[in-house]
Amino acid sequence: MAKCRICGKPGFVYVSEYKGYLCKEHYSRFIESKVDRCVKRFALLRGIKRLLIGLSGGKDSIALLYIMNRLYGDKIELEGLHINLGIPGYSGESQQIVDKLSSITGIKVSFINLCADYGFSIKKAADYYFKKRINRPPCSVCGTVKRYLLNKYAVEKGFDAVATGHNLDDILRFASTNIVTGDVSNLVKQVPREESTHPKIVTKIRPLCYLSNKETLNYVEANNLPIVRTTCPYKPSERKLAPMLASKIGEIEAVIPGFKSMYINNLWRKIIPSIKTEPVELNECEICGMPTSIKVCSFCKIRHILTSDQSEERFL
Ligand code: Q46
Ligand code: ZN
Ligand code: ZN
Repeated sequence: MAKCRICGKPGFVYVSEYKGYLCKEHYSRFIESKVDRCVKRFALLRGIKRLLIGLSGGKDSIALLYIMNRLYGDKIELEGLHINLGIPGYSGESQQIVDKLSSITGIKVSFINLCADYGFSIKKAADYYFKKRINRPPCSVCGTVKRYLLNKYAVEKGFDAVATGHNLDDILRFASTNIVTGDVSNLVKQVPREESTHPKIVTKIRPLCYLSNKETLNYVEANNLPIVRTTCPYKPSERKLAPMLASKIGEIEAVIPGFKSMYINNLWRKIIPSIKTEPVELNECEICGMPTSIKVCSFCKIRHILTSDQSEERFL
């Protein structure tokens, strides 16, 4: 059996940087040091005393909270936020997993229930758009809802920043999709740290941005952490653009090791800094008062459509 290159205990996983196997303990330290280097390199925690961590219950957010607590739990105040999205067969398990992690780490986690607190669910949104034959994928509504609620909670509770578990593969997938579709305003957001641009928009950080899907999965297994095993029923099919691009990127990496690093480094050092974007003028949403470039923010539009009997023409 392969042995750990550092201590000689049973090897857990092959690590190319070590040209050999590492045990669970040394693999965990290796991953944590990768995150710590990333945090320092991009000054992710500059000016941050209170950090809110978005917790979906998936491997990345679970690894994120655990790693941030191990590395910085004694230096900054950490709190988790889970949003129960009302997705049958998925949301209940996700909430239980997050609750378990809170008990394991002792970190406080707050919960928002979309149905109870805002009167609609992602299932209701999916059913509505399907029935109306409107091409709005559930993930697009879900992304808007999660971004809005995480930011709103952080602003209201006085957090300095929100951290999310986006990893290297997620960022490359988003960036590649943005490039193909010409979505420049979202491409410039695919960075390790997105600064606040308004008193009601908190800074966003992505400390796992140098870890791959495989690395976060190995990390949660090495540390026996609970994660949601059920797949969301609305996960896009493998034949959609973003999953296809992600799979191609993986194929290229297998043939040309280091491809992903080259891509991400060029994206952050050369491509994104060379893009000039006009600052967007922000008003306060007529309904909720949060910043928006239009009259009523996307979250309030969705909520209105799904909770009101009145004509939705105004918002379509
Ligand atoms: S929960 Fe939401 Fe994911 Fe389900 S609807 Fe899509 S975005 S797939 S992480
Ligand atoms: Zn070891
Ligand atoms: Zn609003």
